[in-house]
Amino acid sequence: MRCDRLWRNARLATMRGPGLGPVEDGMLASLDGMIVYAGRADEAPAFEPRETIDCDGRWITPGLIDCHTHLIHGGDRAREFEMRLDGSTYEEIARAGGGILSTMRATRAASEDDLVATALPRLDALIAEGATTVEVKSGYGLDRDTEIRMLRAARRLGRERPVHIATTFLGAHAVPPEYADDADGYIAMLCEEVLPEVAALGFADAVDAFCEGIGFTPAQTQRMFDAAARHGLPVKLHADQLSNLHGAALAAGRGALSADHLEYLDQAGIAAMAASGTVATLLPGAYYFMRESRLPPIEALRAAGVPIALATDCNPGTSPLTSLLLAMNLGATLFHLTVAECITGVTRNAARALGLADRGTLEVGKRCDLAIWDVERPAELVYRMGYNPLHARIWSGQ
Ligand code: DI6
Ligand code: FE
Repeated sequence: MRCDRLWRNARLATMRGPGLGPVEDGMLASLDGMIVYAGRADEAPAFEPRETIDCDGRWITPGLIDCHTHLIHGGDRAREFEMRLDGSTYEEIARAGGGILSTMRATRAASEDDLVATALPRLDALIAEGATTVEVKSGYGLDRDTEIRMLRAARRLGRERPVHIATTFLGAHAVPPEYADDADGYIAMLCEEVLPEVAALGFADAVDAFCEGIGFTPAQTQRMFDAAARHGLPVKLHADQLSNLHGAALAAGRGALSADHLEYLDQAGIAAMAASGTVATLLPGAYYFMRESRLPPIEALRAAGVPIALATDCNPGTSPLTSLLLAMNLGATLFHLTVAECITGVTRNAARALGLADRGTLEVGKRCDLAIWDVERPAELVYRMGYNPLHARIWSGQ
């Protein structure tokens, strides 16, 4: 049988659930960037590869997927971090003109080239740990031009590096100063002026909003979702992070791909997510960095069979994290996720949170995006802190 590359003498974490779907004595073959075999070596057809790679018993997982990031932004908030260490709260800093609005100012001042140049090191950090698909949101421009510039820069990242970038329009991230007393007017402007242009340019794969006391109301979120539907775009939601506005239930009712954060998620929200198949994307980096104490309802999510994803939420204010390996460690340590749940969360379920059915597992017909690890057990990917055992990364068969 014809193939381009053959990885032999490998152990596979196929992620064809419920657990890791492990295969000892495994073999994997690719053709034209797709997997044409993933399974036991002794059951494989006879291949005639152009190249054979001996994995020396190393573990192969699907390439990692970061399904929630704000990778593109101007500046940083290290100064605000220092202020928090000196006793100021996130809310106080935000009221004094800091917070999301300070990043908005830095982002508005940045050119497209600046945005790409400052995002690339963060993207490279993710790639160095085996990430092959990364979601990137807008949401620090909060005006027409800058939101579009952020998304254009995000698309460019996918041409600068061998990685798939999934883009999300998050115009409804915060109310900009121009609309300080008119959040409804801002939402109307996003729905009537910005989103139609973003959609026409093909710059967004999904639409997100920040449904929160300090963000947007459920009614405003609904209007964003209505506009997304008019343009045929799937939705996701920053929901129930700091309070319970029943955002997850709202999102699930709209068939959202994912509801993210979820510290204040209640049983009705869980039931709605289970019914709609909406992924629960947990962001332990933000929980850790903000020293939150309210845990997302992991046990109830599990019991209801809601798929759980894990992501970095990489952003300058609440989660300056560029490591999916550390996100897994935090997910296990802080959220009590199992090793299999953590790895599923950054592969199969992360793909689902992005609506990407062609990746996230090692099986025939999926993209050949792989991470090959120098580990004896997959648990090592979750167990270590600040150590990167990546041996090789394959994107689209290369
Ligand atoms: N939730 C968060 O934690 C971040 N955005 C959001 O919707 C905060 C982003 C920031 O502080 O810059
Ligand atoms: Fe976020």
